Amino acid sequence: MSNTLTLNAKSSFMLLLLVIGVGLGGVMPQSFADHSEVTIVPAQGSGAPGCEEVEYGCFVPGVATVDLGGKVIFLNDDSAAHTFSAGTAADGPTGEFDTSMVMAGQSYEWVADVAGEIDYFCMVHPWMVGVLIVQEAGAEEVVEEVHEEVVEELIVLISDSAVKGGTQIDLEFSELHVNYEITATQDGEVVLQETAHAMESTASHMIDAVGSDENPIDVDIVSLGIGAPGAEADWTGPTGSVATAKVVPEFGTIAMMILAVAIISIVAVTAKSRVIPRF
Ligand SMILES: [Cu+2]
Repeated sequence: MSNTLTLNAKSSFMLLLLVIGVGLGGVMPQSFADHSEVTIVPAQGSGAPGCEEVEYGCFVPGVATVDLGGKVIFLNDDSAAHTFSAGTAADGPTGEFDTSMVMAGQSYEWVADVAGEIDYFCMVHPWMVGVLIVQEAGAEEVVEEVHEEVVEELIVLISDSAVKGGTQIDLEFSELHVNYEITATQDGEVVLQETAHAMESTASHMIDAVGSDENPIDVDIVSLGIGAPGAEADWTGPTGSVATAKVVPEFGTIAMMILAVAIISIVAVTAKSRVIPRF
């Protein structure tokens, strides 16, 4: 009986890490942002109608946020003269702030001394409207978390061969550096339990038992993560899932028998945050 049976089938194994899909989710946690100062400019060319076809498109940002007590800089970097006047063209100025005419290249500063959502407009070009939100310093604002889901797969192939007085379990992983736990039981008794690291894509384990139809050996492989041994914090990849096989070696088998191909997959979720303007 030989135990050097493993190489012929190896080249046909599929070695894959599949990145299958990207999905989007969203949750709405709270966070804090610095709004101690904001600069508002007219949209370029807003002296001619057109910018109003986009909501709040005539000022940039169209909806601005500043902390109560913070500084608002109205900077006219457009070629036409504009005003930034609290209120609306329909109802007139409300008085929170009014820059009067700000010539091209000039600016006007206002310390936000009143909280609220303040509409403002340009008296020269009444289609120009914007909103300034004056909020308590450190006020909560809505942050959207963008979730990206990546499905990672680890393929584990379990094969066995009968060797003299025992069984050799051969594993083939689709990744290098898989840390795993192998447990073999026979008739309710643990006949092999090891935590191991597969430096290469293959690994072998010897079991001092031979399975039979009446007493098969059950082999479980649990992926603990992919990465250097000992550096568990940096391990990646699917973990915790189980690949199983029933080992019933036929005595005298020459070719390695492939018992199980398990695809262990996880959905890895990474999160990025982006701030949503408050309307
Ligand atoms: Cu204007």
